[in-house]
Amino acid sequence: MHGHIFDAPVTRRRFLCLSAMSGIALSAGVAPTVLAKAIEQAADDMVYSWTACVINCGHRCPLRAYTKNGRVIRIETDNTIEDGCSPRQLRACLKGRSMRQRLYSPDRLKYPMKRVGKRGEGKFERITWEEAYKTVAEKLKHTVETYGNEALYWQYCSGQQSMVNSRSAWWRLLNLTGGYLKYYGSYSTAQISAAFPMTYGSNAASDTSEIANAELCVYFGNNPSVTRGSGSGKSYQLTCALQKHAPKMIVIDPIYTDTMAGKGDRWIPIRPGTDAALVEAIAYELIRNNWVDQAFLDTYCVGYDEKTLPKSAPAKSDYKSYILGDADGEPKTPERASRITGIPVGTIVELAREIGTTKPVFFAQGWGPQRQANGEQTARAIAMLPILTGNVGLKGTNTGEQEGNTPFPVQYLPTGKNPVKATIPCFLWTDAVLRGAEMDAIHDGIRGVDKLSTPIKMIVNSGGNTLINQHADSNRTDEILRDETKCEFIVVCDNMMTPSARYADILLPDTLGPEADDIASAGGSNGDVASLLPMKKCVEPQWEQRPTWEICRGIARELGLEDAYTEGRDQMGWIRWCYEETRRKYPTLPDFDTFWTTGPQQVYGLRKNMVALSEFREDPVKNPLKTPSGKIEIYSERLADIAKTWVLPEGDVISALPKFCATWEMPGDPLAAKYPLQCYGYHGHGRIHSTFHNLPWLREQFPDHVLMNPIDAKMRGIANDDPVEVFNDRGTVELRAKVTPRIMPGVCSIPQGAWYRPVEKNGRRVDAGGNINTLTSLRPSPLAKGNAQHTVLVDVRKA
Ligand SMILES: Nc1nc2c(c(=O)[nH]1)N[C@H]1C(S)=C(S)[C@@H](COP(=O)(O)OP(=O)(O)OC[C@H]3O[C@@H](n4cnc5c(=O)[nH]c(N)nc54)[C@H](O)[C@@H]3O)O[C@H]1N2
Ligand SMILES: Nc1nc2c(c(=O)[nH]1)N[C@H]1C(S)=C(S)[C@@H](COP(=O)(O)OP(=O)(O)OC[C@H]3O[C@@H](n4cnc5c(=O)[nH]c(N)nc54)[C@H](O)[C@@H]3O)O[C@H]1N2
Ligand SMILES: [Mo]
Repeated sequence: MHGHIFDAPVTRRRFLCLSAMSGIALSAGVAPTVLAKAIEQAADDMVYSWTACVINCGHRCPLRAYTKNGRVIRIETDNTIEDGCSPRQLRACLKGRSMRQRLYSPDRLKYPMKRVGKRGEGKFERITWEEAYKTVAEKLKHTVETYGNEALYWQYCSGQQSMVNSRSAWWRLLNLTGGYLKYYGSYSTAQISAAFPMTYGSNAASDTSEIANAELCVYFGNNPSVTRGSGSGKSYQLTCALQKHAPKMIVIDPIYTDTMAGKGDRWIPIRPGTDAALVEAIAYELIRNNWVDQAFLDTYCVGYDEKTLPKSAPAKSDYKSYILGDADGEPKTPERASRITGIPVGTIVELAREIGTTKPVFFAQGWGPQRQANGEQTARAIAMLPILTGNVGLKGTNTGEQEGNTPFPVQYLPTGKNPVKATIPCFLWTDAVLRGAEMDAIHDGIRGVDKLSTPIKMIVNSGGNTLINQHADSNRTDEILRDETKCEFIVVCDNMMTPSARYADILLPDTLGPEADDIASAGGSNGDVASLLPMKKCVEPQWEQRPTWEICRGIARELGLEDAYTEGRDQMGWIRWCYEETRRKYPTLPDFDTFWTTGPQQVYGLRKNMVALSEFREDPVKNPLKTPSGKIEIYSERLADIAKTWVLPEGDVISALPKFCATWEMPGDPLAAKYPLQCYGYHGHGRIHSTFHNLPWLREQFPDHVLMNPIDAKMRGIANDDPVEVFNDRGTVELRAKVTPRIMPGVCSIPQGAWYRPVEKNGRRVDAGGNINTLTSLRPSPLAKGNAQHTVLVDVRKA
């Protein structure tokens, strides 16, 4: 796989002499304004150092930290090349550029601390690092000796994405103690990661640049202008693609998003969780009008009609029979879909005509549609559109996944081997705290073992806020975590006093960005460019913060494992080692010392084939998919088997064909009589999840609010900017209403990530922090057992 990337060109860049800043002007040819000149002059006596923003939006962006008298006084970003579409500067967004405010935030954790009040109360006392190391080491030993390594859980944490000072250091340490309970899946893509491989054998997707080769682009709940918003990311790549050739762009989303506003031609608002019903009606129209690509379906697919059904499948269990209603007596008409989705019949028919009569069509979905109780079904259903129309494996097409990534398998700090076999779905950790020893494969999706041997007794959480803020049902999770007889010990390592940090028994203060040496890489979400970013320490930690790698070394020492942990290298030694190992795979990278002084390295050309599944399209026999049949499985025997063997709660559906399934907490659920509004937490500009929430610059620019349609607001006597309560049986959130036609009636939405802050108000518990997860449910999705955090019913009232 890697052989073809050796010739990847590394963009040449100018060497910036850091001590002689006065010689450096803005890019040649740009006439500096008076202001810019003044800023440049002010920079004369300053030095800067390269560091990076490594929070998980998917990108990692280079930052230049200017220092004076031992403090960071200004942050800028990539300026090393002339900007263009390719190559392009790796420019940080406004969040990355707020690093200085983050660095000097009053919320910084300053010293190691131990809990003194009740768990969750937030009362701590300063201790020494020696005491912190000793306590964590003792608890690790105690947990492993008393309950076994399966009782030790590494919490999902996405916040620290560098290569040495990160979860790799923690995994390395925990593996040396005999391993820990692992998770699979993520809060990001649990459902689509489980679903797409059933259809396609993978989550393959075409590069954004292919949109320039399409005549129509259909986005389902995909908002790259916000979720891929850095200057080098897919959003900018999309802008570049559209400059070449702009296909008609249709955006199907309950919200008129910034992607729609800036790039779309047509917005089709849809009720959350109902995309599969829309797809079925489009399929109905495609079949009725002979717009399906029958030859493609016959050659490349299993189960479109009876002639390609596998032998094990019952009669009439093919997709065509399902859509036409031959199987269940219910044709999947536009009228039916209109009732479910809220989209007018005429719009559905028109959309089907456009999809059926245009080629090529580029279909993509974001991950909002799959973060729902029927998310696996939705993900596979959306894939049916490229499949039915033969828009797979050809120029200008995509599989229906989010736009694809560039593979860049760089060398992270080696983590060693984890001997623990048991693996849980990442969303089910609260269940594993409560009833671990009862959890098994067919009820809970446990992998690696038939049954867990123990509940979780100790949690290590570093660089994450899913202990409370980002997990579901915060009020219930709070209750679970407060019970010290269940999970007996919690370690939190972070930069900030976050809501999750309040539940720590031991709190470990980490360094941040410019305070430590490290290295970061970006492949994934930047689209066609990968990069390696130096992170050079340029200021001392202000208090007693230490880098993660160092913290884990201290704990290893207490356990008598220091030599095994360090293997004779210090932190800088490991940074150098990771870089050189990476360079062995990509020899066009410069040597380490050059990298360390010149700054970010961009690598283009790693992805040779921009079109997903093109080899399969060219020769399906020679290049089969990784499905059991080697073909696209519209009917999945694997899913049919799982449906037969797994035990599901009432109402959950797993089926061989992708089908629309009405679920709990959507229209049709009796609960809708009490809570008539669908609500979910979109990923907004103002934060990455909970990170950056505590920065005044960003809160001023992106205040928290609940988006409401004027119709819903008027019915409740709510005006724009009124304080309101959003509530259901799980909790109440207090924030302001933003009354706007940019969200469809019947739906409201809160930007996810605000910090959970429960307060007592007139004898009631109210989340004054405005966190959507006060309202979300712990009930998982059927197949992935993933977070259905976008499936929520609420009502809103004036506060
Ligand atoms: N600025 C910013 N960028 C981020 C992040 C962030 O927090 N802030 N988080 C990063 C991370 S880790 C991830 S995983 C990604 C998340 O990326 P996504 O999961 O794609 O983001 P969401 O905002 O949840 O959903 C995308 C869109 O889907 C819509 N949507 C929700 N439900 C449905 C539905 O049922 N049907 C349809 N058709 N549309 C629906 C939403 O209105 C939204 O516009 O973003 C990454 N980028
Ligand atoms: N309702 C709802 N809930 C959601 C989502 C949703 O759409 N709706 N989205 C989900 C998704 S897609 C995701 S990925 C998760 C994300 O959930 P998390 O992975 O918890 O991400 P963050 O909330 O950004 O928390 C990252 C933490 O890392 C810390 N951190 C940053 N830098 C460092 C460092 O250098 N060292 C250390 N030790 N810590 C550091 C930050 O201060 C922050 O507390 O949330 C999920 N939760
Ligand atoms: Mo995510």
